[in-house]
Amino acid sequence: MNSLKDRLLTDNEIAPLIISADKVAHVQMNNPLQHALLVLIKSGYTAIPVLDSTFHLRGMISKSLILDSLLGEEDFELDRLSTLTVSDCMMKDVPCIKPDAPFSKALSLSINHPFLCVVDQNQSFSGILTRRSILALISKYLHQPPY
Ligand code: 2BA
Repeated sequence: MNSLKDRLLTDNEIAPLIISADKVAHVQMNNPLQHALLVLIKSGYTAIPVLDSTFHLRGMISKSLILDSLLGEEDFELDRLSTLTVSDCMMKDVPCIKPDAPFSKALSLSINHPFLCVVDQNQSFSGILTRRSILALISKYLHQPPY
């Protein structure tokens, strides 16, 4: 009987689990914060990738980063929604993974990150890998009869 570990390691690439770029909500660096907040609220996601005009990954923006950047000395300064852009408050250091990375690497990274950005060798954005898809694969193997 193969162990869960053996079966996960046989499934050695993450490619089939990737949500492709065209299905990922994202914003661009020069978008006003107002636009980014609207995309986050409408999509329902907490955080989404930031791309540049050539579809290269540049960072990540979240509702909490936007709220932080609106906070003035004593109050929220809502005019910043139109004066600041995504590049003013995005997080630049985002967890990334290559499309041919082994599943074990994705599993380790997803302990601390709800999603990983998938980028190719030219840093072009291919999509994301979510914690949900990683857990779903583990669950599938756990509940399948052994072969
Ligand atoms: P969160 O937005 O914090 O979402 C946490 C979990 O809540 C998601 O886990 C998913 O199970 C559920 N969820 C939230 N919003 C949803 C929605 N609009 N439709 C369906 N389910 C929703 P994961 O699926 O593992 O996603 C992890 C993180 O990946 C999300 O964290 C979000 O930051 C990002 N993400 C997932 N799908 C995305 C997409 N299509 N575009 C942009 N970002 C996405």
